[in-house]
Amino acid sequence: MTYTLWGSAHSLYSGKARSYLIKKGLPFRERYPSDPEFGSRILPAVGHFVVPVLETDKGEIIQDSGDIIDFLEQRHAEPLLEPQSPVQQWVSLIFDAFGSEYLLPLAMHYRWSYRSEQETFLRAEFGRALAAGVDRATRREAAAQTMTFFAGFLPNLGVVPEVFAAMEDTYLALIDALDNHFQHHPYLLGGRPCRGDFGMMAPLFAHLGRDPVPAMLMKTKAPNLYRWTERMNAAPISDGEYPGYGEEYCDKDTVPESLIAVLKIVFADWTPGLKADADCFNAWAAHQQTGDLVSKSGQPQVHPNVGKVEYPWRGVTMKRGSAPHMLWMFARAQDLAAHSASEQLNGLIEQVGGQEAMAICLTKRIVRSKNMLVLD
Ligand SMILES: N[C@@H](CCC(=O)N[C@@H](CS)C(=O)NCC(=O)O)C(=O)O
Repeated sequence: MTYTLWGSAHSLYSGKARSYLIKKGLPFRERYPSDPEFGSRILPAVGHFVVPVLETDKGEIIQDSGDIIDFLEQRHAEPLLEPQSPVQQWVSLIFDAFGSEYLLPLAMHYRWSYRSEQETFLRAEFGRALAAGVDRATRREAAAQTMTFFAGFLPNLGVVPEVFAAMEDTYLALIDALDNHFQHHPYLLGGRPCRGDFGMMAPLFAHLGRDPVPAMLMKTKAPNLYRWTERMNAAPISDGEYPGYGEEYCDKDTVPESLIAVLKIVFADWTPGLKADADCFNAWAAHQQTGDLVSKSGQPQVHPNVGKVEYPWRGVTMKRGSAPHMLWMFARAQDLAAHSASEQLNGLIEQVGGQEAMAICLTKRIVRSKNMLVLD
């Protein structure tokens, strides 16, 4: 059986799904949206333009990088890519949500705020995803319109010049802590990747680890993190850099000390925005019914929005569109913590400053149906 991953090299969420497929050892081919069959078969099945999409050889079609991982995990137990104990499962879900959602504005910032320094690269990348079989000048031209569409996402993501310095400072602190971690450990939780590693690959590969400006930054400031992005796209689980490390998650449901330092940064940076998102969602949901689409406009959106949020953050005021998809992912870690009676997990949440975020309460549950978020 060979899977098809509809995606592209420069796409954030394709990087998450691709790395998972590689580490799972599943045979797959990758096809681009420039392929005419994407428009004729995949687009109508999903309902709107979005990648990544997984297609099975029986014609099943799955969208959302997280749903792709869930679907494949149910079908293929080996190799194990999900830790089996509560602390590590929680850490894995936290990094999945943090990487896939919280770091999106940073990834987009380094791609689009530095556009002029990397224009030719981006034109080639967007061009190869959009226009097959044309000459170079035509392809570069075809890329420009779509690039302007994506660059236009910045204000809604809160990325405006007044917050650039605060965003970049926090990013440098985060990648420094990750660099120290990967000096000692091949993956977040030890000798084997977990869902959290794949979530972190979303922003840290295609944008932050591959676009010329942020890749230079990562290579020069956090080379061990850069090396992890390479490791995550290589089939073997173990890496000769860590002789004798083995291919297991850390012992006794523990978390490496160096990752605790990263988790403290995660919660310090993330909590104010999560709370603002939850307040915005609860205010919107108060007037909605079961089955309603999670979207203020009532229209399907790849990144749904239920209003604007504004909150103080790192000495600036952050203003952006709300991110209910982030709340939906975060709720998975909350559910796990709520159902686990692990004192070790409670201790870790306290140690990393996670209590405030974990106490966030949504008045209505969000579920996913037909490639969209809806109210339960
Ligand atoms: N939650 C989705 C997000 C997918 C997504 O944002 N894909 C981008 C490319 S990396 C896209 O196709 N965006 C189209 C759009 O936003 O209109 C996932 O995890 O797959």
